[in-house]
Amino acid sequence: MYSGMPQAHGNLETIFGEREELRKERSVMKNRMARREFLQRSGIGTAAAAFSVGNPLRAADEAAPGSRRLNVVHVIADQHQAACTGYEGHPQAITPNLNRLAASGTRFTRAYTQNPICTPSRTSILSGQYCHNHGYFGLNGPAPPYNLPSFFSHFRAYGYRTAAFGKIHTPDQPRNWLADHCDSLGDCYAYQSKPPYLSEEYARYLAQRGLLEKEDSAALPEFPGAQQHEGRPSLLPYEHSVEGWTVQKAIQFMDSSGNRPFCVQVSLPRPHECYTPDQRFWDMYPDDLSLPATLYNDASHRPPHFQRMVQSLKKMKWLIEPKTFEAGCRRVWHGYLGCITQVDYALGQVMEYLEKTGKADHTVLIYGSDHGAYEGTFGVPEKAPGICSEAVCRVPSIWRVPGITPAGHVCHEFMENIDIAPTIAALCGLPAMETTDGKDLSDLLAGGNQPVREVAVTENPWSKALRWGPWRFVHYPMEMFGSDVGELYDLEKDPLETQNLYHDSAHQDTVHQCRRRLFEWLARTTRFATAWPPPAGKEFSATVEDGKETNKLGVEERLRRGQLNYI
Ligand SMILES: [Ca+2]
Repeated sequence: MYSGMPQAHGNLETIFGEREELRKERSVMKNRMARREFLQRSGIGTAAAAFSVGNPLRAADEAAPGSRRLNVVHVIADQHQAACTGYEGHPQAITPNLNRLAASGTRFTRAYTQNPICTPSRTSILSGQYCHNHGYFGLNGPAPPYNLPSFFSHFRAYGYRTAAFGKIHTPDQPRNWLADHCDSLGDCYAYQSKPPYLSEEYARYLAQRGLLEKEDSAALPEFPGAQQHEGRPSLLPYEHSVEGWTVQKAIQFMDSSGNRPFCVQVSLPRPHECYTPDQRFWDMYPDDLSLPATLYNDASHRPPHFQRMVQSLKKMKWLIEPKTFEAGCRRVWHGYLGCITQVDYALGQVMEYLEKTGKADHTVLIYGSDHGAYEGTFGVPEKAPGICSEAVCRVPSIWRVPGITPAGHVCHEFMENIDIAPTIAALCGLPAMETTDGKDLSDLLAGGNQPVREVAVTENPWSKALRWGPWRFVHYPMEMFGSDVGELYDLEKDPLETQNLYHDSAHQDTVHQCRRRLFEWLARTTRFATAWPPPAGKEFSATVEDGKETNKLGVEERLRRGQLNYI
């Protein structure tokens, strides 16, 4: 399929192709070790046990001879609908590297984001906290008023080099929340409502190459001031696109780390609009490609704001000829799929780097997204209206952990994006992050089948979406629409969410049970910021050395046992 592609900007065949060593690798991965056995044999567990609260860098310097600390590479896309992947059987999406990563590790079929937009979702991923705890529900905003830890600050405290590149989009006023958490922070965007959209660093990179006027990942330069919801091939080659630049920066950082372990986030800005992939990725899809099968689905059972968005897409003023509804939707869908393949290619570059340098055998590699998207699915644009559907709330989540993940394992248990932070800490043998609400997924990654959570929740300030068993339930306060509006879908019987059962008389007990679970979840998981940070000089209350059992329990457990005096 890729044999005719030009080579000017990278060896696409190598990255997209099957190779003998990878097949061997999959075979080796099947003979996985149990997690604890692996940690013992690698020396990682021993190194973690030696960590000192007073001297957090000691662990990195004193790791047992011959031991190798695991690196972490978190590749995150923006707005990648989980169903738009080859490994889930999507009939159109071309994702050979995602397929290869899934075939070599564990993937989750029920992974959920905490929020349907960038900043709150990313703050949840990095802090491991629910939105109702860290408090962010909108874009950008002031940095946390107290020292909210991120997995970067946690890893850095234990001797890791830490970095994030690409679309950062965390709270950044007056300076980025992560500024002191990372050894390197390379943002491609400036997050402004009008130009310049690009960071000074990336704009300078393009200007030095005479490409600044061609950048079209945030706005189409030929339509200044217009809305950006359009699809066409990019004017930029992949090599200098936001994704190409991000991967370059990440590889430079990993290369410069020497023998020190690193934790790096490779944050790829697409398939978020603009839907402008490199011409070669655009050309992988036919111009007459099929539209999303649900574009014309009946939305009359949906809540009022969903129906408004259906009308909004129908009234969209398209910029490019032909300006008809179907032609515009087809360009968006074409560009969206092309951008997914571009993101897949960027992932392939990271995978190839890790494999060629030998780092793959001691690096945790994760692929995910900050949330999903509609892009014409169910007849609505982009990611609005947020949490109404699996299309936005469910996200891809693939993990390759050397010695832990069985090749091609598929986990059907719930996970949430906040689980990433505590899980990578556990996998790397670091003490737990007391400030996360997430769960350690290590046993699920290794093939275990014990659920870590009963429900998964995606939050907006007013509305909240619950997944429980086969049910998708969305709660809206009465004040929101002036009437009792809600959503209930049986995703096992109705995966395309065609029948809202919220007012169905036969399902009122289910509605009641879902609502009770949602509010019990909210009450149970609400964290108070005054529990963190602890008093000065006691940065970590859980120590291995002090021998006081109760101090090992962590804030949550001590709270549950009534050992904290502020409840
Ligand atoms: Ca986003």
